[in-house]
Amino acid sequence: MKNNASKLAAIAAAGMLAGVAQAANPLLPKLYTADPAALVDNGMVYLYVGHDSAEPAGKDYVMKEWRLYSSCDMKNWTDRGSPIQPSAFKWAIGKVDAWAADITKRDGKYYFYATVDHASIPGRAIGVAVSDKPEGPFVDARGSALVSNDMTLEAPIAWDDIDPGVFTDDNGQAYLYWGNTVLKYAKLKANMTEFDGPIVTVGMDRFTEAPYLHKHNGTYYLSYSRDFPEETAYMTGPSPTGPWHYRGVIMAKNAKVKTIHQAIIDFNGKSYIFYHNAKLPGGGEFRRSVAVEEFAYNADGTIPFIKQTREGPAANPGPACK
Ligand code: FUB
Repeated sequence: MKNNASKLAAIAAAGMLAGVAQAANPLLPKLYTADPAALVDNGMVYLYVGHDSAEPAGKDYVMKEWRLYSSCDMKNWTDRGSPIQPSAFKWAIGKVDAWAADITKRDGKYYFYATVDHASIPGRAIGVAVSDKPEGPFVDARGSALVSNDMTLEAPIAWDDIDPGVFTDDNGQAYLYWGNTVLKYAKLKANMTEFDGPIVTVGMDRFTEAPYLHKHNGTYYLSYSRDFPEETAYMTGPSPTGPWHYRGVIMAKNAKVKTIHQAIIDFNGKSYIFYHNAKLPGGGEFRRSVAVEEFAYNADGTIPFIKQTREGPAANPGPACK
């Protein structure tokens, strides 16, 4: 106990010297941030966010880059700069459209799936970038969109191909989930840059966006934003493709912003949900702030309703803090 306390004091002191944020919620007090994506790798948590940079009276998203933070204890977050900007995708418009992204690791490489605006096929699209390190830099892995608006015809809107949620199962098979209004998924080939089979539509009520697949104790959890303004809901299933059983709402709607966008991880024996609200001073619809809460699964594997807190999680120093 004493050892842990002195380790934490040392981490905090080192953090102050290195400009590390000692975070309560919102987690990243210097920037407006949104759409968290999280990766646990080699004892570290890597948190990728979109950088909201709209003016106070802005009427739309202005997102020029994704940014990366890392932590070995869920409390002290190191700013790792911007690992990728939309301009990495030459086929995209690439100016202010660093919308939601997600990341996975396969065979020693890191794959970053990101929503951008397509330059020649009207509408949002999903690209994939790759790096040898979680901190990037990431480069376009295909040179073209993995998903463009002309590939999916169920929703008559230009923004239905957004919010990639990538999941790699223990056997190495990866899946990409995405969508707005209509939830879609496809299997990924081992190269992670092409689909292995058709795009499948998952028929469900009140799906808005932000599908996120994770696995805990052998159960697959598909969480997502429901309704608009959004709340976070989830389903469980026996496989990455269902069949899905609706389980309920785990986080309530935000007060000052209609979106909420979650990511869920296990780290160092505990479970966490990242999300965004608009609680930084000056925050709002297009000036959001990422936050995180610790939670514990119920004995039957369900996720409890999780309240947003000001304090955030207690420090949980993992082996990489040593
Ligand atoms: O950040 C732009 C969009 O807002 C995301 O793609 C959605 O999930 C919502 O958070």
